[in-house]
Amino acid sequence: MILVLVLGDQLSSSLASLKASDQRDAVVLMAEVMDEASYVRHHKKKIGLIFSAMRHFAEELREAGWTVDYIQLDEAGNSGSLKGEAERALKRHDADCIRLVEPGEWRLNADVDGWVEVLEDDRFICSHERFRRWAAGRKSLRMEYFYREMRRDTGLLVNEDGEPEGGQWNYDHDNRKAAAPDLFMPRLPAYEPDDVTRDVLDMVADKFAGNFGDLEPFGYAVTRKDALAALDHFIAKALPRFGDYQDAMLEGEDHLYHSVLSPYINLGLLDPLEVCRRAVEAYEAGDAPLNAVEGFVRQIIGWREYVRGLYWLKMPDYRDLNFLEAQRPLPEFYWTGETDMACLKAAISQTKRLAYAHHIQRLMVTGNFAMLAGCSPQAVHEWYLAVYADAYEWVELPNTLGMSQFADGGLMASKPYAASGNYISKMSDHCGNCRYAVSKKTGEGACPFNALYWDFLARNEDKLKDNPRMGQMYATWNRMNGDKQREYRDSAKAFLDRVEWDDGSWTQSA
Ligand code: FAD
Ligand code: DLZ
Repeated sequence: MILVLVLGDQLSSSLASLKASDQRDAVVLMAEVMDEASYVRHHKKKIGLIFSAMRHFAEELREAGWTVDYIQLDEAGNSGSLKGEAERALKRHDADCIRLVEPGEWRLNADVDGWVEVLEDDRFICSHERFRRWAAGRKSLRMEYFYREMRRDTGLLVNEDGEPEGGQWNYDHDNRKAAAPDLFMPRLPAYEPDDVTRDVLDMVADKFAGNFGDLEPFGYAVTRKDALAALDHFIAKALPRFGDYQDAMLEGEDHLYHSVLSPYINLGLLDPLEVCRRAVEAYEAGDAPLNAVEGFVRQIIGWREYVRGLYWLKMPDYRDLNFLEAQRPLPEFYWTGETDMACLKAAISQTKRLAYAHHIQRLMVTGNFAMLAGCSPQAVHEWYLAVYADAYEWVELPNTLGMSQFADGGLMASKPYAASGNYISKMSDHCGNCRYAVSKKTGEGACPFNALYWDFLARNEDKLKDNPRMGQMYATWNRMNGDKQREYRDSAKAFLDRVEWDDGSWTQSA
């Protein structure tokens, strides 16, 4: 008898461990355990989504003929750890070995080393070996070059000679439009919780009451069927304008033309290649333009595969990097949403409601502010890992530490994603609703991003001044007279002195 351990983010019927096993001599083990539910204080919706999707997937496996041993979180005797549950199940089923697809996170992978048969996760397009080969001997590991290889490997949007559809690899220059409030926005479908989901939500409300985020209303898809419906909706309603408004932000619009498919892809309910193929089919049918489809495909076979490759190449040291030596805790308002800065309030309160914010909100609002304020990249990492429904360390950590906080010193990003209020004003309508004036640079009532931006540059001049992409900004800074420079720095200090910093009460384990 073989025990096939299926983890909470491995909910794919094509999983390598299921393909390698025979239903007649295998028992599938799935377990809700406190260790996984509490290694950070996950958003309540994230726990609800994962547990409900796990329970539905277990039922689908049973219907397909598998024997499934499913352990619920509050079941008597639950040991609280995956290892503990595997050991108990080995005895229960008199099994000789445990088979497992490699866990996505380094921490868990280190934990299973030596006592289980581990199979490679073939739900990714780029294997570990393929990524190592690509990275070997390169001075710079830029995503763009990796992405071109993935286009050729998958055949997506390339012709028979391996050349890109339309003649260019990347159409981002068409993709930076600021959204206007009168645009028609597609409404994201919500999926009514069934009895299984209701049971899970009741348990989450009871056991994780102190965690961040609103549990209700809960509208995430928890089955492959509903995740496919969410994909259909995106392809038909949002993909055509995905590219144009990818970087835009609007008050009251939580998703714009983004797909909100990451929770389902990362859980295994949707396969990344099937999602990309659907987008390319829409292009071929004339239903979506090339700039939208190329941009979307790049996020998945480019960024998603690239961050995973980098994570496994650089862990475990990557997690502790802090190139800019930033040490502050997070502001308390990251957990409450209570701030007068309209852009931060919108991004954080939406995160609290939905366990979702789109990429530009994560990168240019919450990420940008935390970096400018000098917050510790590890504190920032813990926040992102906790608050988003799609957050697993393999994808979250490189995005946070590398892309958003420049903590890896430029391995991932060629320069810090630092921006003043001007950027937010250009890409959003938040500034019109803000108590701070984006046009005011310093002093009372000035947008805090403005002084923080120059203070960040000044503070990190030794580390950043030789970066060729920062030259122009340092030239501007150094052309300012001493009084002007002092004004910016004093204004930043006065603002930071007023911020209430997190004292750790939100991050302590439940
Ligand atoms: P869309 O904009 O519709 O993009 C389509 C798909 O492309 C996404 O569903 C996702 O699968 C993929 N994708 C897009 N950008 C990235 C990226 N940079 N890295 C990896 N995949 C990408 N993404 C996660 O899946 N989990 C995380 O924990 C996560 N943490 C992040 C933390 C920070 C600080 C930043 C800046 C980005 C993070 N991202 C993370 C990447 C990105 O923001 C999300 O994938 C995206 O916002 C998910 O929303 P969506 O499905 O509507 O994406
Ligand atoms: C995220 C998560 C949570 C909250 N709970 C469980 C769980 O109880 N049981 C389980 O098997 N997996 C869970 N997961 C997903 C794991 O944390 C995930 O498999 C690892 O982080 C590797 O990506």
